[in-house]
Amino acid sequence: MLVLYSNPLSSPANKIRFLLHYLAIPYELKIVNIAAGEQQQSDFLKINPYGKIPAIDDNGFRLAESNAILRYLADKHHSNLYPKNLEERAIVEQWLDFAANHISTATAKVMFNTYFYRLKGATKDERSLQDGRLWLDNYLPMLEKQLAKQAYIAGNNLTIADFSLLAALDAVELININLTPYPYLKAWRQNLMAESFYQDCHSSYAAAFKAAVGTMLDEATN
Ligand SMILES: N[C@@H](CCC(=O)N[C@@H](CS)C(=O)NCC(=O)O)C(=O)O
Repeated sequence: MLVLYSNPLSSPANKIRFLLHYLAIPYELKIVNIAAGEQQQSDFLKINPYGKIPAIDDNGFRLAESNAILRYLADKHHSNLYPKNLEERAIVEQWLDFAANHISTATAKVMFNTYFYRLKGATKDERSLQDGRLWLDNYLPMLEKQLAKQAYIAGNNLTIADFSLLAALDAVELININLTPYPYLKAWRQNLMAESFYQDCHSSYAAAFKAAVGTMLDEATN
């Protein structure tokens, strides 16, 4: 059976869970305790030598990088979430890259410098925090423009780019990003979050985050 190495607080890992549930692919979930450094232990480094989750072991075939895993699983299961047509597929690639390079990177900068730096005993980087917020101010309007003219980010059909973007935006409540100025983006997100593939993973990222690290953050702050 497919094994997914994951953690409830990892958005790149959660996007794989969204896809697995959407496609009803059976899998075994192995939680990697990042706070305890399990991703750097020899057992996990055999799965992903550079020590990051998500990673999969599909009956001996091992793969890391969340977008590569999305493509592999969608293709393997002959899903139209990853179109075969060259141009349609290229548009999906475009929005996968956009979500990774402009949205996920930005939310990660803000999340790290709002919460995770305290848990890691690191120093808050104000410049990185402001960069992350500025990127979101710049790039969320582009998502809004797309979703004002079509139902999904890469066209009128759901694709793996939507799963990637949904995960990239999962922490918006925690970092106080107000989506009210982006009504189409907000509605797209709310609709997908109401679907069972999402609810199977968590009711919301904010709830999962608070359940997992709420008290640790209080302790780190005091
Ligand atoms: N580009 C990678 C990012 C993976 C990543 O940064 N994973 C984080 C968790 S969200 C991780 O494993 N961090 C552990 C560490 O850096 O030690 C992907 O999309 O899969």
